[in-house]
Amino acid sequence: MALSTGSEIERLLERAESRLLEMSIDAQRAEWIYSTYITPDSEALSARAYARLIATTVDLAKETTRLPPADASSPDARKVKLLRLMLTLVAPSDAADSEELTRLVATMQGKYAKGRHVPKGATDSADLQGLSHILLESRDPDVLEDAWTGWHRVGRAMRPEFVRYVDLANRGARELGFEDTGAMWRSKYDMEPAAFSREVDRLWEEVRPLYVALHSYVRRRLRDTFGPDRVPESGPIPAHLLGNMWAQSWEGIYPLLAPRETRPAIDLTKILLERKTTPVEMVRYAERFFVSLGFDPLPASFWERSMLVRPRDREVVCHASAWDVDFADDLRIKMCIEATGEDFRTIHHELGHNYYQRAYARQPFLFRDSAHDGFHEAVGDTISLSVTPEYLARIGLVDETSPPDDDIGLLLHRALEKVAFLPFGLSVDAWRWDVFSGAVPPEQYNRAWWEIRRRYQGVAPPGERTEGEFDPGAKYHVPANVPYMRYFLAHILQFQFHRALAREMGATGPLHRTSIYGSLAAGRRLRTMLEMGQSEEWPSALEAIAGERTMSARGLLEYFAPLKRWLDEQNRDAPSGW
Ligand code: X8Z
Ligand code: ZN
Repeated sequence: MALSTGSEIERLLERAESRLLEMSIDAQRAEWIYSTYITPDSEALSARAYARLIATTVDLAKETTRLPPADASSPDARKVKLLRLMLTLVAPSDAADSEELTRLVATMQGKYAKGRHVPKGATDSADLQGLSHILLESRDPDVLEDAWTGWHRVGRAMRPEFVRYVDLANRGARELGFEDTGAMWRSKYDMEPAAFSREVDRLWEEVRPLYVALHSYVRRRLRDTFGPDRVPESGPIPAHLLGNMWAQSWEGIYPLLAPRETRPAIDLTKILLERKTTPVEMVRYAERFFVSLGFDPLPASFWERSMLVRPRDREVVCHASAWDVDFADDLRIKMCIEATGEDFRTIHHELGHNYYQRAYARQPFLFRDSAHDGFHEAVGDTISLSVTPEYLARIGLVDETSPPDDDIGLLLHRALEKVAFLPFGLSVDAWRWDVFSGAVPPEQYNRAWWEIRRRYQGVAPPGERTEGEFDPGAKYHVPANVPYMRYFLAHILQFQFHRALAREMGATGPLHRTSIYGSLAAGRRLRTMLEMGQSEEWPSALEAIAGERTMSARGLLEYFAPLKRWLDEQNRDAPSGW
């Protein structure tokens, strides 16, 4: 028999790509209906479509191992590798097991979406958005604690499902040759899983001093507001006082922290509310930004098919997401938009996904994804970094801009969004990797969660938490099986991208005052990277946009350098760390 069977692999890949395209479209359509109309029927149909897609992918991946390998440096060899890595959830080959697993994820997601709590002093129950408003606006620590605890109860009911899900998902990952699901997730970065963990540690070490400085400043200011009984002098910060359900970004409490002697950051929420900006108008702003970089406007179907507001009469998954349902141009977002600065940024984040999807749609199916998942999460955020005072003036949202001589307020606001996020971005999967590997058994899930949150973020829950609770379940990505390290990477990468694009357009001012709005040169550079999809290893994509092949926090550190100096000054006599 002839040895040269490269064409066998070629034929298999051709079959795989057309079959998987078709099945992925089916699965996405079913999931779209489920997430925008949660019923037992839509849950069953979506779980089944997804189970079928998983089974077919696994079969095809196994089939490739029975054929002689393609030339290691060829696109086909890369496709074979990606076929084995493309799923974030693998089920055991038994059909009943695989449908049970996808049902478990759909059920957990549904429980999360339906979470409600009657806040202290209220008569009606509130959903996550309502409870988040309380965390943002109330200054009464008891009311804050009640909203926090009330929402976290949502995790409790999904603990049994989660335990079973971990078991089934691990069995599936092992059938594909991975040690467990966490190891499978860590294998998606064109390097050994252990090397990837080291890479994450390296990046965290680069930014940790900045985080610790911010933490120490915020702790002291919160102590002034809530008193020494509520906020320790040198221990972890109570998580319910940081203005966000997961203490993942802290810009919500900016008004409590802003130094009086510096000029305050622009209050975008106030501007949007005053102007009665509608959700559609908010999305139009973000679309026009991409158009200014040379990208096409969104297709008409985007406006017809997207879900931009929470429907009144049915349960939906409100957590924002971006879709390309037919892997060509059926772009959509699903969001429950409110007129806030946070949602304004999230819309840019989601359109970043859509413009990436559209840019790589001409690649073969197996290359239609981002260079690595952190790239996907970084694109829209990169654009958001260009929402500067000058940009807001150019599009008419503010009347005039201030000179860049006193930007501590602006930088502090940004740091509360971006720097505060970094250790949270690490914590979620630091915990899940240990859960999947078995290092943390089910009877220690909650304790381990808070140990990790304390270690990286320096935050603590209000009051004692027991194993009767399941607090990780109160964060969307846990019940929904979405890997989270991508967001940590994206928070580093977006500054690396921003810095590179700023240079490409020849900007020389400080990074936090630089907007790439209207720059076709920056747009071209961005597009070159986007169009590559995952056809090449991610360092090549990074090189295309940033001219370097290593992820680096230099952009982030340069961006915040003036703030770091200011924080160090403020913290001179204050305790640091926890
Ligand atoms: O989940 C998201 C996006 C959708 S990919 C809205 N983000 C993370 C989160 O909300 O926890 C964006 C920032 C981090
Ligand atoms: Zn995203």
